[in-house]
Amino acid sequence: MKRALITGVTGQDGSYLAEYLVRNGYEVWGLVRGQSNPHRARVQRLVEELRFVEGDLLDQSSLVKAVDLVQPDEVYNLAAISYVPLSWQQAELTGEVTGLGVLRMLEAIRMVSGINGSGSAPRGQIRFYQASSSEMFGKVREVPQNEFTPFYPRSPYGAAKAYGHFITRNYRESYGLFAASGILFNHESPRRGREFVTRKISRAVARIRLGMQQELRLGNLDAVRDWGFAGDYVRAMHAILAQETPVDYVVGTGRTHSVRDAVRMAFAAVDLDWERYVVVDPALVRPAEVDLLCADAKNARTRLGWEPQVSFPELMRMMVEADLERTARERDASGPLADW
Ligand code: NAP
Ligand code: G4F
Repeated sequence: MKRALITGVTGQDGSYLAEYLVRNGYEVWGLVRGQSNPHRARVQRLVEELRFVEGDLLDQSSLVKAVDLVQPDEVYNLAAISYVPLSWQQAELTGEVTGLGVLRMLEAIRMVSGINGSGSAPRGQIRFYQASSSEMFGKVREVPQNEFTPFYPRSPYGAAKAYGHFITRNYRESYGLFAASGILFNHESPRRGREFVTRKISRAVARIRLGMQQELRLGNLDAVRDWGFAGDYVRAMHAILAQETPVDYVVGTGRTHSVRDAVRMAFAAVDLDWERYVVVDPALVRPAEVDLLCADAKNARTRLGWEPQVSFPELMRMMVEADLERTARERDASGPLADW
């Protein structure tokens, strides 16, 4: 039985990845912060199968202890400050967690694996996946973006992810670690945090439909993203670590939609005219925007055999339906349910 350690297991992707690995016969450990992390709702359904170990990407020794205790075959580093606007508010912390946190995980693996020298060191047994991001492409240099497209990050988050990406490559080349990154484009689900635009939209649409909210305030409606379903993307993470050699992959659908398209689809799903409810709020426009992201995921398709299964219109409908159901339950219970 293979053993996996997932950092960020309480997040959107961590919960889907944990389910996927459990279904595939893995023993799965999740790294959690704090004595009683309040965010375990997403992995509640796995509580029997999952094991938890405490640790924090800010605390090197906690990561060494966690890797030493779990002795994993595979480490998936999904933990990060992942909300782009927060990265301007807490730029230094974002650098520490999203950037240097990757170095700390790699160091933990190097130390526990007993790899000390450089260059000629023996190949490490622990395989490491880094959650790189299409935000690194930022002000894009070409369309669509592939594994060789230069980075031009537009936020402290994007800059921190670029550091994480390069330090992962550096540990692969310096120490022979099996360390690889997935450069994943935006992926969403009913478990997406409420602050991200698709979930903000689906939740607002449900609340407006049920008479619990009057308007939806948004920033830039013209931004274009390559959005997919998170459940599809965790399959790619696993496939990246299942290859014979560690290689970085771009993962995305190759199809694009604007925020305006997302709004239109979500309101149409409940037969409402979006223009009556959406208010553009300049305060929500970012200091520097990423205008357009579109993946060229040819390598993922041909070498990993990865294909997305859920289209963006299906995804928006899935999210609106989930929020309708959840919001109705909240209304009937006269209070919020444990959410994310
Ligand atoms: P998410 O829902 O925001 O989850 C982030 C996770 O990081 C949470 O489990 C959080 O734990 C954990 N975390 C934050 N700070 C930590 C720290 N100091 N030490 C340990 N854990 C910490 O993110 P996601 O959408 O699942 O994304 C997963 C990863 O993929 C992230 O690295 C993200 O940047 C990257 N990514 C995401 C997308 C996307 O579209 N979703 C695209 C490309 C890349 P708590 O519960 O303790 O807060
Ligand atoms: O949903 P978002 O906040 O996602 P963003 O910034 O693209 O980042 C997500 O995807 C990255 C991969 O490319 C991940 F690495 C990252 O961790 C995260 O998961 O915003 C999407 C777009 C932006 O252009 C934003 O300006 O939607 C636009 N937008 C317009 N109004 C809004 C809003 N975004 C948010 N969150 N809230 C708004 O009211």
